[in-house]
Amino acid sequence: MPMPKKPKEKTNTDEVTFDQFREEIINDYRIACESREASLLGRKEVLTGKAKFGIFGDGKEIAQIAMAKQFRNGDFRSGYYRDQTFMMAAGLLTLKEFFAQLYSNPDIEADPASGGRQMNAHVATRSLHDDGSWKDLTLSKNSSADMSPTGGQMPRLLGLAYASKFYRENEDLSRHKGFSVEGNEVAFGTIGDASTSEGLFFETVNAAGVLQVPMVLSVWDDGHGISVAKKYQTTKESISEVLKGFQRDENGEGYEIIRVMGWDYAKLCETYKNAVEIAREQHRPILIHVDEMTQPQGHSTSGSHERYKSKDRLQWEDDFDCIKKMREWLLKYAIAEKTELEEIEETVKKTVREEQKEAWQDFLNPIKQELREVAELIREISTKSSNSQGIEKLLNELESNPTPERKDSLLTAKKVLRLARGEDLAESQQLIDWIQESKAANYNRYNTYLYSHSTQAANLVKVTPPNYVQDAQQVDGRVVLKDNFDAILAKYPEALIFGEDAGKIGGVNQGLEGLQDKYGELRVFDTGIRETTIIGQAIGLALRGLRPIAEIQYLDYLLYAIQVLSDDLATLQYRTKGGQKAPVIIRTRGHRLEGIWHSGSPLGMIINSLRGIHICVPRNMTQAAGFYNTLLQSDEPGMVIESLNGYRLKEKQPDNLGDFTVPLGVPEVLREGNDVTVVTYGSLVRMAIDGARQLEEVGISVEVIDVQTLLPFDTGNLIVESLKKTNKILFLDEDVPGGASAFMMQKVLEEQGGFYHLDTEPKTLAAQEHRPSYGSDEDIFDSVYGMMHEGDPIQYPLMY
Ligand SMILES: Cc1ncc(C[n+]2csc(CCOP(=O)(O)OP(=O)(O)O)c2C)c(N)n1
Repeated sequence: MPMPKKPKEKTNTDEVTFDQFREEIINDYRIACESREASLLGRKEVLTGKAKFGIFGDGKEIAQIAMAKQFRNGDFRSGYYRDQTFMMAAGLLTLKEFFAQLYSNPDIEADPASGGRQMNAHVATRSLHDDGSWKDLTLSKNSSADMSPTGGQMPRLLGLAYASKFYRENEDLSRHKGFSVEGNEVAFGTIGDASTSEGLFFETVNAAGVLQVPMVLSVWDDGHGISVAKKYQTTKESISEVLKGFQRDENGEGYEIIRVMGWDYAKLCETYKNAVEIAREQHRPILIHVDEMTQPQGHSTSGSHERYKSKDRLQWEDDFDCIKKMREWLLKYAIAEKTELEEIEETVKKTVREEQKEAWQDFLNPIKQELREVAELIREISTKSSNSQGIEKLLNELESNPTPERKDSLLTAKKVLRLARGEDLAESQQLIDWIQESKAANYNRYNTYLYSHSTQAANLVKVTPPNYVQDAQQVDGRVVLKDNFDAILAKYPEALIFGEDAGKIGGVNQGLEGLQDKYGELRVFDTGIRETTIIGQAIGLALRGLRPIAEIQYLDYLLYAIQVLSDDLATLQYRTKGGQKAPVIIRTRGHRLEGIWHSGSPLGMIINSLRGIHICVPRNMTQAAGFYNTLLQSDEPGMVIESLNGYRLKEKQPDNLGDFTVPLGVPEVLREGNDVTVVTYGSLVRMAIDGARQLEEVGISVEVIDVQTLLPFDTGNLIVESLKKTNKILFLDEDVPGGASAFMMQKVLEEQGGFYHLDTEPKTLAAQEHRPSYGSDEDIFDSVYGMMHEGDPIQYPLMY
């Protein structure tokens, strides 16, 4: 490991002196020691039962410090659970916050990353003010929120980097302040060596190479993925070796790929400096393979690494521990004296211990305070109750617990009320009130922010109906959409639309025809066939203030992106407790075409995996356009599933394109009736209306309701009102049996209390278990008729 170059003679006032240079290095050493000490102590805290699980960044400290030196305001990180040292070195994580998250402190002041909602070491910065509005992200160093699925951080990294390109090259955005300074921001990615086996890694690496974005991706290579060695993970056991074909050539396209050792402080500092400079200035992707890293305490608190590492490997890890190596280097080049380093090491131990203790007290004190309150109430009940012995016993157990949890107080309170049941004690009411208050407080602590709390929440968007001039033209549905997208692109310079075939030909159904010519390749563009990173790209862009509309060509291929949608996008606001948002709009199309893969309607899968994203299922293109307009006015993610067979059907052209909105969670009664309520959505709305017409011919009056959005679902309980009138209900869709139709049924019968208004068994009519539905309006006729027969077999006899 070479000596760092000593700065030349001072030539101007900006240049650092050797003393300052030395001070910086010593400070780096101190940060490394602090982080290591936090890892060691963190593990102990888990093993002694104060925290449930721990995963730490020991063995990765030095490279992360080198990386942090190049991390500037406006930059973004997308990484994983090993990056505590980077965060500490970048000034984004204090020791106290580190421990607060380990203990799951629900207070965002204590754990700003997640308010105790994430496992430890899942870091994030807060991009939003308390009211949900954006902060100026150019004034801070930023980290997108980690998550646990390995490699899951990769797709969004692409978008974080692509945003810089968009901002640099798009002059129309000069008014859109607070996110970028001429696209000078770099997106820093980190991933473990074993996680590079994931498809998400390769898809992202390829896409970033195609797009030439300012991304510096570091692979932390410690030779293992938990217990599985590199030879089972990576061809040639080296990610930099296998990716050589991506290396930049004389045309300048491709990647800069660099391999450097995780224990070589000086080389790491130099590598990151050069790499980040290239990325920032030239907008090139860089891959830094940081090899020969270690994991002194093994993967996590779940087990010990002696089970799978050989003696030789363990010895090597000891010898090549990066902090030990840095220490040797400091002494070898006389940058520091041994005593000075010993003093730092001693002080660090004390500092970390003190911060840990404070974090523990901060976590425990409110819990103890609640415990004291409830104990007081219980004592009063005990004095009056005939069961005071049992109550005293519970109280003693509660008060003698040295590490009480919130649920202990709550459970004890409930058990006490059980013991005092039947006794008419005024004191019991106080305890009941306490339980209710505690539940409400816990809801705020643990359950909020699945959806936006801001003034831009989708449910607050003003309803503006479509406006039609007299003799409004009848046009193909796709024309309504296209003209609405045109209006959107004109209205929102920060909006962009992309996907497979979305650019040059304007989409497989021409919903974007001519828009690339009009708005340019930056705003409307083609992507590779890469659904996962199309969504990831959108998430990264949205995290940086842009308004991406990301196309998944057919609903059936959403499966490729469901992981990133479910794990990353849907959980984002919740897992940061309102600290970040990514208002991505997903545009896709499905239902009822032909074949196994173009007739899909897997809405049960979608709504069950994507709580946190609004799911709009419009019956026609005007409704679809209205949903896009609504979502653009809101700050929440949403998906619009257009009906594949609706593009060529005629619709009236509204004249307030880009402005009219369709409210979310508000069903529409499309046909009034008195006998049976049919609840459906999407393409089946037309079929339900056809079925209703045929039923009218045999004297059955059907009310057809289009739910319009599945998430949120009928927030005003409108459907139960219809049921009160008809007392019979059929839920109709093209998902598998027990899918979204069962969801709708549960909502109406259980949540809306529809059960009490039934006079006939409620029914669902869905597709077959295989994918294409093959259903028709006859099925609807038969189902509804069958329900009427059940109620009155004489008037409605069976016909076949
Ligand atoms: C998709 C997924 N599969 C499996 C896991 C369980 N898991 C957690 S960490 C890990 C190993 C990751 O190894 P590596 O990428 O080398 O990172 P390291 O932990 O060594 O830093 C595994 C298999 C997971 N979190 N996500």
